[in-house]
Amino acid sequence: MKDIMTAPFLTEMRKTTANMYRLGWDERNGGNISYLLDEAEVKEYLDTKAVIRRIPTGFDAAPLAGKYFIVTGTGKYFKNVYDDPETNLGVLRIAEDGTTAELLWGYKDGGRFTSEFPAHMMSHIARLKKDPANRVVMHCHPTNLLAMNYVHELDEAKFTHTLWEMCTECIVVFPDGVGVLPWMLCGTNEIGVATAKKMEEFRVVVWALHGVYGAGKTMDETFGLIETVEKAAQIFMLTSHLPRLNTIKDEDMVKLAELFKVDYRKDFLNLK
Ligand code: 2HA
Ligand code: ZN
Repeated sequence: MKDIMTAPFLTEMRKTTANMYRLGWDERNGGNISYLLDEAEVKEYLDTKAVIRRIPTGFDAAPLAGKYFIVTGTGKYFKNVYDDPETNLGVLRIAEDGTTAELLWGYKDGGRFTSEFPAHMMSHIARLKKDPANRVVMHCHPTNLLAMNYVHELDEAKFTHTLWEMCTECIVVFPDGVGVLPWMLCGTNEIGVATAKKMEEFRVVVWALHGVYGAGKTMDETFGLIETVEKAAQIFMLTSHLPRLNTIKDEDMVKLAELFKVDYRKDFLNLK
């Protein structure tokens, strides 16, 4: 059995949480990540028959039965993951009944997975239906995107359109746009159901006045998605109080989408 501290998936979790913390997206215990792992890879590092603890999921995760995830812990700080992954992360398998998570490694202090576990697992279920290669769900509190929530209409077509106008790459990176949920109580199954419903349509879902969810095939892709949305929100926050002299026009966005052959939300253009 290889040392789990050398597992690429663990290294990715450690480096990504450290990056996100340094970017100011994950203050205190803010944010959470869940990463769907390949069973054969997990077996290189862990005895998958040795269940440490069984933790109730609190909802029906049966579509994910038998699947393995590495997930950030509840109440844990992204700041601390790099130095102490075994306390701040857990590797688990969704049990056959879908209502229990079988802990195989981590949460060393008796902890458990993130309070946003329902939103994560329900989002995985929704994204896997759209794209069987989806593996990562990431939640965080990016500063400028959050600021933008206070001063921009929360209509998802208008919100997406504004972001697309802020950086040339935006329509190429998130052609499916940005879904927006109204403020809701976090940590509940209800916000999980609502997030997963949006994830049927979008890979980025804003939780109004709270933060964002992103989904993708790899850690890099998911991180890059949120990074691009946050960059666009930063340009908006740097310019929205100033006279606007120039902008990327809708016709230019169409040219970009055609050049890069992305299937974009045509109904989110020509809004004026
Ligand atoms: O886990 O970000 O949404 C802390 C949060 C809750
Ligand atoms: Zn949050």
